[in-house]
Amino acid sequence: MSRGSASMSDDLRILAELERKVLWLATWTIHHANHIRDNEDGLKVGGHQASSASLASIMTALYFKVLRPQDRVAVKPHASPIYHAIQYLLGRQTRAKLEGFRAYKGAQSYPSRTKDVDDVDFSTGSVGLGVAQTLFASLTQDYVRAHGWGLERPEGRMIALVGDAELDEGNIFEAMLEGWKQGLRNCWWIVDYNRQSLDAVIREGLWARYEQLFRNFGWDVVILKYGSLQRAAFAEPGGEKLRDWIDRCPNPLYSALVFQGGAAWRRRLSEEIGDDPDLRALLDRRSDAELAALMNNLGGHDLPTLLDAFAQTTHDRPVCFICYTIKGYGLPFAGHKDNHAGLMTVAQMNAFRTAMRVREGHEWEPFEGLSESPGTLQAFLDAVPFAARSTGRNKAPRIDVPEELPVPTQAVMSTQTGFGAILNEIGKQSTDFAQRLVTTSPDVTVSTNLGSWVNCRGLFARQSLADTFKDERIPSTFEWSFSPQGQHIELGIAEMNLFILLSALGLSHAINGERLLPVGTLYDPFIARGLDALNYACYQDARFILVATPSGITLAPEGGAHQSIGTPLIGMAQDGLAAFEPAFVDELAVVMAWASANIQQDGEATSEHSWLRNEAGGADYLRLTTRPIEQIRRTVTPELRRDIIDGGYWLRRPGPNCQVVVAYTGAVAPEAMQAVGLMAEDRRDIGLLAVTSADRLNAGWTAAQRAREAGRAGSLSHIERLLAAVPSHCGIVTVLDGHPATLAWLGSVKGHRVRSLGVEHFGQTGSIPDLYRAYGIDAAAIVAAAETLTPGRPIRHLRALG
Ligand SMILES: Cc1ncc(C[n+]2csc(CCOP(=O)(O)OP(=O)(O)O)c2C)c(N)n1
Ligand SMILES: [Mg+2]
Repeated sequence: MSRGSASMSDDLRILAELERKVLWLATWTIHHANHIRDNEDGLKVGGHQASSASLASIMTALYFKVLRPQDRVAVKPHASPIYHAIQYLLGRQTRAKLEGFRAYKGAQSYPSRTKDVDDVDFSTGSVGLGVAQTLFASLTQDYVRAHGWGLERPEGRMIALVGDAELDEGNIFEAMLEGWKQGLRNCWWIVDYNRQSLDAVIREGLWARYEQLFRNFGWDVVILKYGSLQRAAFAEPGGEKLRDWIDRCPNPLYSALVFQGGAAWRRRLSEEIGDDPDLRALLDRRSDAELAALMNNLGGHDLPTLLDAFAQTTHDRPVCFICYTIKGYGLPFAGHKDNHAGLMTVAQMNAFRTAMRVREGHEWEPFEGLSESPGTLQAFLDAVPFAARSTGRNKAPRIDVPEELPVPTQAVMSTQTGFGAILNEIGKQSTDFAQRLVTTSPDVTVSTNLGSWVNCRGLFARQSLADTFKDERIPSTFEWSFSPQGQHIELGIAEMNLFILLSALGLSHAINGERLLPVGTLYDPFIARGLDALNYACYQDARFILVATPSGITLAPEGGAHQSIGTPLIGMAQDGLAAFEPAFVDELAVVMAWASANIQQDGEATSEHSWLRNEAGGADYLRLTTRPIEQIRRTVTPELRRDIIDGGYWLRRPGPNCQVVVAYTGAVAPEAMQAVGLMAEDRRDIGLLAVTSADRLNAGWTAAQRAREAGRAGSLSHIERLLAAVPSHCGIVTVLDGHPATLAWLGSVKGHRVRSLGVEHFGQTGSIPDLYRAYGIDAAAIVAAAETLTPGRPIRHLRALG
């Protein structure tokens, strides 16, 4: 059948069939997982059937008609079964994965870019994040195109399917505000307005608040309240009264009547407005089933209404569609306030199977029980615009990164200054590498030292905007002019937005087929503010470099409230993120070069090093400081470079009779050096271990142990090699400006006794010496720890230090 000649009514008939099928498959998938598949742990998990059914019509309209291959969708987490069912019908998902829904390596409970095989555009699950991601994905698309890249591809729409309760998440509104500032386009948010959340029925009239809000931020708002059956009924005599009643009906009552069905509707409507003869006749013309169908026929379940609304939206301004829906639509618990975790019983499922005309044993057959011939249905599916999307992800070539980045030479400097200076040097070059870098910061561009880079490369905006201060000839250190060529995206303060933007920029290679090298800066403590978004960025395998500065108590007089303690542990624990805390600027340059390549890696993780994801790549986190320290004059040899990346090296190699090793990370390097110097007279052969990445040292160690347990006896990690020559009686004092647990595990590698110094409390302001003394990470504390840990004569300098 040629699609060109098919009429709209043919399409509608087929789409209605597919909608039934999608609902069936999704419902069956969940039922299968809970009632049929061997479920060893006996856990039955709801939270999908009702939520999915709510979106069945909207997603049918989108995927089988409206979406084009270049469009990208963030699907409401609990609609994952509907998504997988649709992909199954399109031949992009396997029956085995559906049968394994929620099982190990089966289709995921929430759509996952990395774990699902059916080309999920954005991972969702933590409500609110996927929604905002579409907004930032659209900004990213604009950024890429404004730089003249990927213009041969059509522009895509970034679409979010949003639960109404999902709109309670504040990050959505933070994103909207940013979208307004940045001139958002090509973004649709389709709200599944079923007026139910997880626990209950939501407040009355929220649609009106949303409408106002979206309009305030420059969005078009389209409200789809009534379906075509309802609109036809409103045109009948008495119909106006019916509409008026619907409009006044409180959410909980409407839901309750949906649940109870046709007879209950008739009773209620007769009681309340049945004295009108026209309305009574309108009701009498319908059977109970027809009346229920009429009252369930909300805009979000009416294909003609949905298709029409989507087809009429041809402009590129952002649009919010508020679609009235029924949670559990088409299922026995439709509308029931407790239905979020509802699971159909076996008896209910059998009745549903009969209604869907599905024979037992034929549940997974794509066209079972449908009226149209399989040939017609298959031809329709083959011709669906979205089906033209290629099955592989877009790929983008790697950008060459110089192995060595310029190291600014100042005798005394901080890693934060070094970071700004290195970027500034890169910014002066006209390499591909420099062109593809994009920086962003939530209102801390200047205070994280991105200023000179921004002076060099400019701020990004789709429309140019000059720097008024410059035009007025007012002297200023920073030029603040915007243009489509700019390479810095300035964000408002919301850190969530930073991470979601980094996630979007960091997926550009896969989504836009154009690689970006994103670098985001913020103050280290505020990682916690956006942590869930950072976690999701990593979960989707977005690639970016996060530069967090200043960090720890070392920011000293800047204020106790800004101290970060736990971030080194976040760096260790966060999957998909390699964390570094260099002490010296030459180390930083090594890490930045490596990280710029690491964010572009996409190989298979195979070797012993694979726990470090070197081949597979990932995102990177650099914890920096504002503390200027004396730099070491040295040449960075290839061996040293490798050690810095693997996580550590001997700054002073321990001798054969070594009694103490001091292992330090980051800003406390001078204290560690000083302590070693002071102890040298009284403890022999002291070693000084520079730990540039506790994360990678630890990950390598874990990987080596797993490898040995798996029979690869020769596997050895970097830290095991480093500590191999340290005698067993030797004690290790670890120290960093962060939680002491970060390095405390070093003692388990070879069984050395360890005393871990670090920061466990925060909030006190002071000078660096004051604070280091107060929290016990100064040279005196290191020496005292070493003395207690290792037998021998008293360390003479300790008294002087104290
Ligand atoms: C950040 C976060 N908090 C809590 C949850 C648990 N949760 C899952 S769905 C849901 C409410 C869903 O309501 P709504 O968005 O209206 O979707 P519906 O199921 O009605 O379609 C909640 C609280 C979550 N997934 N993510
Ligand atoms: Mg809801």
